[in-house]
Amino acid sequence: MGLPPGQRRVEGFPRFGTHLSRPAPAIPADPVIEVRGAVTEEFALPLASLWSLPRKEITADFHCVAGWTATGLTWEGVSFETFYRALIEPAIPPGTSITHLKCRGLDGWAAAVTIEDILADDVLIAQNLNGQPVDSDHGAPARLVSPSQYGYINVKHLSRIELLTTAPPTTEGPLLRSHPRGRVWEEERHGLVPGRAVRPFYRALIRPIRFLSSRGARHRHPPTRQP
Ligand SMILES: Nc1nc2c(c(=O)[nH]1)N[C@H]1C(S)=C(S)[C@@H](COP(=O)(O)O)O[C@H]1N2
Ligand SMILES: [Mo]
Repeated sequence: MGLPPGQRRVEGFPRFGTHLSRPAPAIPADPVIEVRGAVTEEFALPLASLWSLPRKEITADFHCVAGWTATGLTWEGVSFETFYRALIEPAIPPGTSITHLKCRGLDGWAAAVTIEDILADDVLIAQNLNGQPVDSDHGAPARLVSPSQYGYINVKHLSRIELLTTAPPTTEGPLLRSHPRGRVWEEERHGLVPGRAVRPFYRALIRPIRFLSSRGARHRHPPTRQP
């Protein structure tokens, strides 16, 4: 299968994000995913309990809304649906209908995903990338992976999930308003303007964001040695 409309292949898998040149957030000693919103009681799930669920591996391309695609990445972890049915659903009060999940990373990045999109077959909470633990450039210690949706849905450093019963209000201004679903084959790049029309503007962002993001990348920040 070729690339989705308007995408161009890149070599490797660059670090890319609104973190720009900031280094990745520190990983807590006992990382958890906080579960909030429409639950009987809010709670924190240790990642360790999540990783003991049945495992799943997928190989897929990764598409950033700005227009670059990294090909052939193998992610391994737990299917989001498996995780949701086993650990989240039991905490939802009967009769409550969840429409969206707002996923947030340790660095504050957040994306709201419709319940149907996040329960799709190819959505994973990834622990490993290409046979290694996901590194800090790509979302340690756990990352949401939804290859049918643009990168911005694929929240790195996943640390909080909020259950919503209505669509969340828009927080972005009209210029860079991301599409609420961001499906790559539908080219849902922008919330107001057709995906095709924003291609050149988004493409112009790739070089500066890649440059800045690489400055905050892991290999430039070797861990400080403890005495
Ligand atoms: N926590 C967090 N997740 C994030 C981002 C971010 O800045 N912080 N950027 C998003 C965007 S726009 C893209 S394209 C991908 C980039 O993922 P990568 O750095 O692994 O290439 O992460 C997405 N998830
Ligand atoms: Mo992106």
